[in-house]
Amino acid sequence: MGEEEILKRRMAGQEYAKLVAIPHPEARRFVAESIELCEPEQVFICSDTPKEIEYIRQMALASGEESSLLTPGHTFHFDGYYDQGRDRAVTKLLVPKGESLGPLNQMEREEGLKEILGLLRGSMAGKTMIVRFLILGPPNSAFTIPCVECTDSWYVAHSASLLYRPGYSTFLGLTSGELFKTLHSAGRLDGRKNSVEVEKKRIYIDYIANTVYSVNTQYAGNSLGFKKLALRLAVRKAHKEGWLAEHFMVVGVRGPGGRKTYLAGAFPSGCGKTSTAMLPGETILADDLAYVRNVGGVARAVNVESGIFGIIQDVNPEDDPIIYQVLTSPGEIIFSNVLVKDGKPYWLGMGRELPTEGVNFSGEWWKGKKGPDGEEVPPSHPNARYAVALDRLPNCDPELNNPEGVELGGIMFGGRDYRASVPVQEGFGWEHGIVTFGAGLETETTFTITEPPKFEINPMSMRDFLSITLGQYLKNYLEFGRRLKKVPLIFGVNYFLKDLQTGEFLNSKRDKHVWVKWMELRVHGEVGAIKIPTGLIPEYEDLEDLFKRVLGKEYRREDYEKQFTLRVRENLEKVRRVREFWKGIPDAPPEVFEILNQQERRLTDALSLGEYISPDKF
Ligand code: SPV
Ligand code: MN
Repeated sequence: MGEEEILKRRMAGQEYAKLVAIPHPEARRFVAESIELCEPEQVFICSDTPKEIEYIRQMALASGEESSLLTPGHTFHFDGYYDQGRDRAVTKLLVPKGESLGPLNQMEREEGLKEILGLLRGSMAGKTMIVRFLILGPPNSAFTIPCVECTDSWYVAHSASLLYRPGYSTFLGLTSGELFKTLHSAGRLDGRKNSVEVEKKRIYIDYIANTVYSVNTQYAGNSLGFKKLALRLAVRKAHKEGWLAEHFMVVGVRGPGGRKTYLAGAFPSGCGKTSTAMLPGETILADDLAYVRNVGGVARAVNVESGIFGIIQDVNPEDDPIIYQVLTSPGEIIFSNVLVKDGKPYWLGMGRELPTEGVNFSGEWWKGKKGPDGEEVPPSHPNARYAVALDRLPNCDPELNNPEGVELGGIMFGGRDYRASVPVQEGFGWEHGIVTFGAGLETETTFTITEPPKFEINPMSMRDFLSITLGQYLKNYLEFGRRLKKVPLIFGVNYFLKDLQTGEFLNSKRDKHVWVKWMELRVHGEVGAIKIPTGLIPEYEDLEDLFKRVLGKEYRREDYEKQFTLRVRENLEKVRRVREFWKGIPDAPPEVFEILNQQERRLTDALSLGEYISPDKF
């Protein structure tokens, strides 16, 4: 059957009119093919009018996928018990026969397509397919990527309203050009509106056709295609065109004389990225994803998204005052996988006592309840989240929609490293920083994925999101910096350093604000630094001053000593682990080994000063 016929037969007249107004043939074809495959009872085309946006919100409630909370605009949603995070095992790249992406999770394309299209066939029977046209990056810009999402979940469509920029009007002017497409079905649902066939959960990325398929899942990181799924598509595009698509937050940091300096940061999920982006008194441009391009020799960044899908655990008035305020004020927010009691949301670490019963991702919940896997169910899931539009934040950066993006003064990399790295240091240059802090990013994994925690190397915090080989990815990164006229400084941060004896964290959560202010001053060459074998570290007096000014806190020399003592043994072990990891990557660029070997040599030489060397020995 021809495309036009399918559309006419399956769609109400006004929906058909909205779709055929879009001149881009591939966009229409994708919708037609998705309809033919999934056989929805109805199709709803969202052309981004306020009425339609409100309709989606209402339908998320009417369908039972969301429910209202007492505070106006607040709703909550639960994902299934086994659907509480990104699922690495079933998320695969579809790779043409005979090709390989090294250790990335992949399968043969034809076979994968057959499987996932089979699972999607007829999956929307009796349901409505919602079609959203969106854009990634600001409109009318070199960064803009147009996207189409077809989903049978009103919750997913509603989340798109909060997290992405509307794109229907952009599409009206598009006749050709690259598109990203996602097709999602939650599949068969139970009485709680949760996907039932968890063993048939599949998330496949067909980069050959720029299409992402997702089925039998609802967790937004698996279902809302434009988060990490389309990131894989963007990584390939960026690699082809010589720019960067990254797991970055971007924060605007105020410096002396009212200036603002933008810093990007890559952290694995659950390692402090969002709270770095939201430091009080600074402005937030992006919390999770950024595209970075070379514009006239300068690295300029945009937020791919326009909202935050943030971890709610530990958001409390003291550590994250801004977002706490937003989360407790009227306005549109979707809470997911929190504890709900008497119309109010609760989460772990919110700074007050939680009820001992309520409703959560396991159903009716009471303290001590065991889940279907025999594990005790926490009141709220550690990966419980909130979705909110960025412009709801009082400190949303005014450049959010600047088509030129913002200039990056620096880029930081940080993971959950209990043992080795000092809290903040600067690389000796682009390549040293990218290799030792970025390519060598080591972390303990967190609750944001559906696996028990373990230590792993997570280059640039992109391990889960690559779609080209690691070697190609790193080579593109290194070359990007070499082509710049003005090169951002590269920093390594570690919010998780512990005292080796007591096992206690050596920093408080708010200390990161001082590190960020120090970086700002370094970008402008206004503070000195001490050279140690792993990088350039702050001088005590500068931190003492910053702790006082930024946090109103006294910073003792003994704290500085503990935090910035070089742990030679731990750093040697780290450098060797990182080298082993990259040795396993067949196309690793040779610079990686040169730089790591030099670092090892500097550390070995430093052993003459001892295994633990205080900063004033350098
Ligand atoms: C992350 O886990 O890194 C997130 C949430 O930002 S999501 O990727 O959407 O699962
Ligand atoms: Mn993320």
